[in-house]
Amino acid sequence: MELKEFLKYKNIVIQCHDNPDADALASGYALMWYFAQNKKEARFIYRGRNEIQKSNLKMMIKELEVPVKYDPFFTDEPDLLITVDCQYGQKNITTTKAKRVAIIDHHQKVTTLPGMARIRSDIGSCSTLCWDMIREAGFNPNDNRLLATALYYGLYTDTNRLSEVSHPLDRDMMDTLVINKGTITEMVNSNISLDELQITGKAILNYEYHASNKYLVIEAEACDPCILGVISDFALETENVDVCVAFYQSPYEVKFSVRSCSKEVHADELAAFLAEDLGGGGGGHNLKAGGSIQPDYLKKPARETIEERLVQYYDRYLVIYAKNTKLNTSKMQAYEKIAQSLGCVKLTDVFPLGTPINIRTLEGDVDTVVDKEAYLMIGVEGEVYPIKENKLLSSYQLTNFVFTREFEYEPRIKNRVTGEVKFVMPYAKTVRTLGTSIVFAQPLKQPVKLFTAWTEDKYYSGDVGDYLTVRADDEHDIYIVKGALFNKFYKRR
Ligand SMILES: [Mn+2]
Repeated sequence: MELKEFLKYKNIVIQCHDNPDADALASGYALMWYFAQNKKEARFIYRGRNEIQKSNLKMMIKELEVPVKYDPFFTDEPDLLITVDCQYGQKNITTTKAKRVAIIDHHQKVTTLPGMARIRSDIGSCSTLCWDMIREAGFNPNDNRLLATALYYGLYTDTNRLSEVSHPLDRDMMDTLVINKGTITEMVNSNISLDELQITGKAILNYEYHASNKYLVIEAEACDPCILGVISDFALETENVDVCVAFYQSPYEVKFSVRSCSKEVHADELAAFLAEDLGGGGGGHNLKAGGSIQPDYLKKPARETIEERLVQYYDRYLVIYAKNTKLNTSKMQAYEKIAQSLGCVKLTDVFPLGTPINIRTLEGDVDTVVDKEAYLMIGVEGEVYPIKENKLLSSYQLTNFVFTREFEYEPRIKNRVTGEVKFVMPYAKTVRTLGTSIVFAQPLKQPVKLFTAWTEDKYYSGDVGDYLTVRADDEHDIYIVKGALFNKFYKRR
């Protein structure tokens, strides 16, 4: 679904969820601006029992000129109703009758959707999604600085002051928007009401500490989700606390924030585990993450579910440090690697020697400097990672054939001096695996966290059915191959 499909409708209403937050307001604002650029009239409303009270949101509406109207008794039946930052028919948005419905959202898809929809639940804010759709339609949100500032603030508040951002599209928007910094600072500094300050204090008094695995669970009253970030950031500074989960339960959702300073616990992985099969989701990175759960999916209070899942989480993994582990290969099956074609990019083909660059992929950002030996590999799964020439030539043969592949987010490189961005794929050539290497492997019977010999502060997770694999010629070169891919890469000897 694209924005231009909306232009054929006459009477258009945009509605965000009841009790709007900054992301909902910015998203509706973005669509209003898009329609104005196309000389179309539209209305932007929110409904529900409460008119906006929070001072940062009032400030946002006034200073950034958000054209939103509180319209609790709306009775018109528009030709097109677009719901933003929520899904039509859900509990958190008062139902408005309409001839046609469209949904733009970044939450987990909860129902069979009525009509058109664009839902990207991997993205940090609905503002990012609207920003992307507007650019796709050929407009530049930076043409309106107030809108750009609103979009930035939408992402900022939905990702706990940007700390839980993980998707490259969110980063692209952060880097690109030209904003009024002063307005952001003002809004950030009137974010919490005195009542919420009290909620923060009360929540911290009621912590639950688990000494065996050094984690804290803190329940707060329903509040602005940013409070959860404040609580968990603060609580993690406590000695002997390695992981903290702060949450609240409201009738509409359970929200939680996860913080970890333990290298054995990636916050985003734990967040995803807490929300698994509970109608929500999690996002973030190793140190900070957040997520939500749909209360309808819970069979008991959120507190019990979260406590139980934490126990399960700590019980489920076997941790392997490849550097000082020798696997018993006599019990493992020997396999031979099947020849593969992969992609590679010589960085000096993209930017001149010595250029400081930022490489952005779905897996994250890497900052480096272009040197003579630097290449990028593009793996079978589309994963992109830097590799040095000698390592590349020891396992692969270079060819002059172009390499093509489709990506959810196409990897790109930014020149950190000039800001120029280039896509990687036009420079990609095919490489082929050289010779055969022998490995030993066995399917995992228990989930594993593996610290490879090269990654000491980051682990790879393997699930039941994935293969624990070790090279025959290097007993510490242990890695995990996804179960579904193993037979593509290896054959029995
Ligand atoms: Mn949102």
